[in-house]
Amino acid sequence: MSETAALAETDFARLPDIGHGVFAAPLLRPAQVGEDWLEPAQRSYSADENRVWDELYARQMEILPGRAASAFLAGLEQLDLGRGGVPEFGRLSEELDALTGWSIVPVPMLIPDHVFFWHLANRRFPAGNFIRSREEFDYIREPDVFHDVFGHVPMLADPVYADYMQEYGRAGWKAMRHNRLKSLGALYWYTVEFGLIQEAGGLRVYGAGILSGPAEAVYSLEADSPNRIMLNVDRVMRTDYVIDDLQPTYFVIESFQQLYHDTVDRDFDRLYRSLSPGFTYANTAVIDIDDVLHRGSQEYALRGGRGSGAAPV
Ligand code: HBI
Ligand code: FE
Repeated sequence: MSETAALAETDFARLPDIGHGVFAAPLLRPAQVGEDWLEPAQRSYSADENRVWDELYARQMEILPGRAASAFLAGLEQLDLGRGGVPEFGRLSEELDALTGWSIVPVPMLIPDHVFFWHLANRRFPAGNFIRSREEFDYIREPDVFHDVFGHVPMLADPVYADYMQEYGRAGWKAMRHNRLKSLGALYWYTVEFGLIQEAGGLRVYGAGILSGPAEAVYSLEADSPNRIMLNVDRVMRTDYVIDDLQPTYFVIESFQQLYHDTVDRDFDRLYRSLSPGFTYANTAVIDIDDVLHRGSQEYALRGGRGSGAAPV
């Protein structure tokens, strides 16, 4: 291990080198951003772009009460994200800073993993600067400002969740050095993006990938197709995931405290040494050790999923 890499694990103040032999996606950095990938300023949005935000917001609010986690709905309200138009990151950061010490920083697009983790480790959430067009109203591949701000930011108003995200960023360094980013990526995917939580009133959604789109909030909670399994971090990090369709399996947490402790109290060095590269379990799998809430029919996936016109049942 190089000296820089050893330092990187405790010193999160500056962006360290990623070191030899670590795979980094070859992203082309736009001219206006530096090593930290931060835009000099948030964009300004046209009247029509602000209307796109308002319409997306209104549509989600038809679906989310009674389905979104109470922490998410509380965060939306505390940060007043429905006041109209794309939120201004400066004001949002001030309000969030007062609640949990997080800020929102503008980035042009997907940024490299090590830079993304570095920002999280410093309680900065990188948010896409652009907003989707009307042609992509229902589904986009790259995270835009609606996904990032509407989906992710309300959860960062929850103190325990806010700590989990920072720990996740710190854990990213270790995963990179062990070349197990894919495994840690699966944990992010099945919690931060597609997680469900067991509340007193029933199952609720806290994953940003579900909360920022129209179909999956209903499907993830109510459809017969997907498995719903209690979260086991060790198992989840061995599980493959699909990035461009409704999930075949969701993992359910009991509380954000549980998620935080399951992650922070874990010996990742030991785990990474025991993980084989790639994934052990298919994303549809139900295995012996699973605490299963619902065993899915997988009908949606079996009929061909997105593109086949299969109904999300
Ligand atoms: N960049 N803008 C942006 N947003 C992300 O969510 C993101 C990223 N780069 C890397 C990354 N996520 C992954 O490392 C995580 O999804 C695991
Ligand atoms: Fe996201």
